[in-house]
Amino acid sequence: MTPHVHVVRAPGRVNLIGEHIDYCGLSVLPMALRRSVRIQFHPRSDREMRLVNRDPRFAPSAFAVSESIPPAAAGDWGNYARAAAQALAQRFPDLRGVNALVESDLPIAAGLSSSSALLVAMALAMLHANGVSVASLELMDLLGRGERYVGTAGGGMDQAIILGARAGCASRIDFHPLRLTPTAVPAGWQFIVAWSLVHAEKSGAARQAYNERPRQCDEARRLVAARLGQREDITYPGLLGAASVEQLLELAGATLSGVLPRRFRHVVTEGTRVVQAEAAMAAGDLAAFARLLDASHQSLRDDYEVSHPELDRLVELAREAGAAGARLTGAGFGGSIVALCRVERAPEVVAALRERFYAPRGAADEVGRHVFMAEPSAGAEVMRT
Ligand code: NG1
Repeated sequence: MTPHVHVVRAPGRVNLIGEHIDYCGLSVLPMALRRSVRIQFHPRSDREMRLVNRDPRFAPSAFAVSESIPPAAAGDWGNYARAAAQALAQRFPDLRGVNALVESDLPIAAGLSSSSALLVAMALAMLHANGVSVASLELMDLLGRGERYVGTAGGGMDQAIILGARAGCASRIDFHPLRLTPTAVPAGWQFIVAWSLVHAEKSGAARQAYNERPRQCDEARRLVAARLGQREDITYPGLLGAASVEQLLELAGATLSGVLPRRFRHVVTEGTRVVQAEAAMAAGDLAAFARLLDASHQSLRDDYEVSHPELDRLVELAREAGAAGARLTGAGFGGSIVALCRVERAPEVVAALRERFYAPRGAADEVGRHVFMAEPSAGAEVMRT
């Protein structure tokens, strides 16, 4: 008898708003994409993991499942599988390995979470192959922490939305405790994702720049908390509950120095933009949502300094082409933008980006790969074929 082949699908995500604040414990508003990582897998009777990638850029990878798995070289794709396997092995001893064939139509290092999608897909394959089930929120949390194996100090947004997304919706993700609250994306709204042609390798060059941000936010938080007479371990949501944004910004201005006042301003203003954006989406107020996207981009560019000239140019061109609002999405330093317009406007926006951004950069013929319509999709699932 031929054994059933199982396939797991884990989508990428586009974060609509709430950038670089998940690791501050503040809510974010992403949605899952239709593009995904898919893994065909077979259980093994030993602890070996044998991974093959259909993309020839990624060499086969093999390792044994254990509670402490030595990493491959920095940047090696197999480290995301190691991260998943180690996180699961620490929670469930005696897990057996899988043979896995990986494929993906998600662009890599584009700010769309291809890495977390791979990690989540691998974890679901292993759990399924071992007949182990874990509550969804627990798994989100376990894998959110597990991805730090690769050396990035990320928050838990990506693993949560990849596992918990609902089709047709964006989800507000709250942390501590983790919770997802879906809001339907209004009919007639079109989110467009466009890649800047600049790779943002968070496992490579962008890692240090990324990891510096959570450290700066933490230092700013502690100094403002002390000035406010609050406990040193108060969280950002705690600070926002204890004082108004205006008061916090005034205190920060009087207390912090160097880049910290700007980092702090991004975090607290972005936190409030998420709340307003969720309300605008629920009310179908596209203009209000779009203004928040623009404000988020400015804040990420000027205060948080995670943009890139090519991202700024794409945002500018998308706005000139008729998008109501646009901003960089994901960690930045390259990667993609997300733009919002009415559905009927989308072809004009894409045509203008082709002519004014991609053609001058010799990439007009690949616009179909670099620009796509983001359709709010369901979270990861295991299917039997
Ligand atoms: P991407 O865009 O996948 O590099 C990273 C973090 C998120 C979040 C965003 C910025 C990981 C796995 N992901 O996402 O948690 O902090 O940056 O909002 O570290």
